[in-house]
Amino acid sequence: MEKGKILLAVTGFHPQRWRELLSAEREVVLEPDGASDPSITYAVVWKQKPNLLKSLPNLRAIFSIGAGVDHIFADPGLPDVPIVKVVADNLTQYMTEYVVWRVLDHHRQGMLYRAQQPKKIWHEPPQRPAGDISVGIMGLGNLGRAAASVLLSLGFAVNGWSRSDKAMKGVSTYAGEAGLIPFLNATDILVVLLPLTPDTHGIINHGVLKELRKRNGLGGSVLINAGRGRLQKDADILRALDDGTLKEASLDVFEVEPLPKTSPLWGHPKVFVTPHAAATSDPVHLAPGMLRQMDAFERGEKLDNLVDRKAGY
Ligand code: NDP
Ligand code: OXD
Repeated sequence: MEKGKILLAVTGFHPQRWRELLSAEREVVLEPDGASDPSITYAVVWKQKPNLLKSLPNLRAIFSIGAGVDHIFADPGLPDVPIVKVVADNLTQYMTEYVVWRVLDHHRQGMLYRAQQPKKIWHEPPQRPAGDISVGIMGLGNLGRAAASVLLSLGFAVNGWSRSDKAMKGVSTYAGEAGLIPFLNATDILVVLLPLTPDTHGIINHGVLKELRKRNGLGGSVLINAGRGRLQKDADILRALDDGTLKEASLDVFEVEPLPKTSPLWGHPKVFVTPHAAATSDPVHLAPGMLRQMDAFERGEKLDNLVDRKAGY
């Protein structure tokens, strides 16, 4: 079979490096060119323009540039072809680093020391063993499980919440709606690594944050969200920080991105902001895997890391 052509349709960053790497093996057309081109069989996308993909009469598969695929489902005219998401060691490693970095910073009172330093305050708060802190990972998927295993190795107690029952050695697991409150009640630091779907939209709200365990060595509960911004209600997080429901938060994702300059989250003393940078999709590491999958697909093999269209992730 002839090697299918790729449409590269990305919004929000430069496609140049992706184009160079993908075109080493296949012809690549950069959007806005290519609409309706019958020789295009694959689309490699990040936030593609609505209804663009349905104009391609011979599209056979869509490859997401990210692990999350909510940006693809936002298209009202999404054609019914397989969607492949990113599952890659390099991305998983980045996310694990981010989660461990933020958990350790909250655990070791980074915010307090950063506030003390400009005032030249020499004060050591009590130190607690990691084992006294339970980190609850919401979304025990590829990224959540990898972060969980490193947190376990550091001695933290780890809980995990997922849609279906999941077993992981050393992790207390909870599933579904029935498992949510028990999971939150047993969690000091909540790490959100969920996909954005109709079921998870707005799940991080004041009511949920109120269920987190507060009587712990940290002096309050902590939120870390590296999943998606629209999982959370920014206003509820601010309220929770201000009324003591939350002690601190590390946020990589926001309801609106880039985070508007007017957002009070930027200047909040208990919030650590990163610009959706927890785990970057590096084309050098990801493009070869996409090309391999296209070759395998054309040999009649199955695609890996397929999105479950009904579940939305
Ligand atoms: P996976 O699909 O491997 O895992 C998703 C996890 O979430 C699974 O455990 C799944 O449950 C669980 N889940 C989904 N829906 C629900 C629900 N309604 N209730 C409870 N649990 C649910 O995804 P990844 O781990 O690869 O990625 C997770 C997300 O991280 C991505 O979707 C993306 O949004 C975000 N991300 C953010 C990045 C950043 O830079 N900030 C970078 C990369 C990803 P089950 O196991 O039962 O299926
Ligand atoms: C992703 C992301 O989903 O970068 O991979 O957010």
